[in-house]
Amino acid sequence: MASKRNPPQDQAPDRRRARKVARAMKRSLRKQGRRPVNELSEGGMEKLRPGRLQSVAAQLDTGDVAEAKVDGLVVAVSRKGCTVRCAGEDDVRLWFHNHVASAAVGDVVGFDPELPVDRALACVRERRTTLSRPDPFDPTLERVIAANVDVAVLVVAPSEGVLRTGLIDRMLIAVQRGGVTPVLVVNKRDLLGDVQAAETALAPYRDLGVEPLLSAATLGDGLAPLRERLRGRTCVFVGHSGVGKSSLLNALWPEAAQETAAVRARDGRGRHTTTASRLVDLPGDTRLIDTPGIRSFGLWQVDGDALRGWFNDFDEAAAGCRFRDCRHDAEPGCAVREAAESGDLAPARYATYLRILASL
Ligand SMILES: Nc1nc2c(ncn2[C@@H]2O[C@H](COP(=O)(O)OP(=O)(O)OP(=O)(O)O)[C@@H](O)[C@H]2O)c(=O)[nH]1
Ligand SMILES: [Mg+2]
Ligand SMILES: [Zn+2]
Repeated sequence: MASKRNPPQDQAPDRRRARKVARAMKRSLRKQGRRPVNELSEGGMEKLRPGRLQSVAAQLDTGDVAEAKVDGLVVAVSRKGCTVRCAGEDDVRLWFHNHVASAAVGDVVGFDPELPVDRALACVRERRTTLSRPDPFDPTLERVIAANVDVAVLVVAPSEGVLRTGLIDRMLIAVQRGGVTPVLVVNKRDLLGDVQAAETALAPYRDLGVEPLLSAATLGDGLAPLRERLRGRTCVFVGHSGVGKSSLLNALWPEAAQETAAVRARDGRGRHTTTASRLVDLPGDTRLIDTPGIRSFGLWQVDGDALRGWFNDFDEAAAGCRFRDCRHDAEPGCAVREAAESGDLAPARYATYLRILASL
């Protein structure tokens, strides 16, 4: 019997071939200047059936490219392919291959409906906006959460009565960097213990011009203003698991019909109920994208200089820093740090700035 280390002879060439194909796919992607959402790891390739491998390999050898005869909207994405919608037609599942190895929900893709599904994808059309973060497993790769969205709804909720805002600053940067308008929603307002403490935590965002909307999805509370902000737009809902993203979609437009589940009784955390992003197309050009809960949010292509640009609420204080290129960290005579210490500048926001700076 062959051990795991020494695969049987007849499987070994397949594995070598798989690795070769995976490497070639990555090379081809990088040549196109594209960074894959669903890049197949070499391990992932090994798990593919030999038949699929041969079909991928055959395309690599012949290099034929499908023609973009029809455009469609990507409404769902998996590791292997995407679901594409064209007006008045049934959705089609198309596979990624070496020429188009990834797409994000909200993308417009060109394809040839006459070709087999594993070769039909021809291109991903240029994106108007993107919401991206680094891949959690390989930070050198960009993971596009959603493409061509107008609005990103950043959903936060109290956990054991206390509002968790840690994710907001990072998400605000990612959203605005991608050309998307942020809408901040504090859901589960019925569970807010200390309303005054929440107001204090939210004040810096108000000062930045991001007015928080308070809602309680399951009580149908505070939904009308949010509905008006989202109507006629393409909107992506992002936030921790269990904050009520899917519940909000359902409460705003019941026809969105997303699955929801109670948070864990033990620690009040979400159960990662939504497992894949999905676009719901509603009448009147309202498009809602539900996404799985995120644990953390890395920043894509943001360095220290860019970070200071995104914290422009520090600018006034920063004019008083001793050094012009002050990083507002441990430098002597840093007026931003002093402003945070004296409370002129929200200490929580300064703390977040330091945390992000340290993580870059
Ligand atoms: N009390 C209260 N519970 C809510 C509210 N909104 C949602 N919930 C509950 O919170 C739980 C989680 O809601 P979901 O909509 O599944 O949360 P989600 O953000 O989509 O979670 P993931 O799909 O795991 O990312 C469900 O039991 C909801 O009924 C609210 O405003 N108040
Ligand atoms: Mg959900
Ligand atoms: Zn400074």
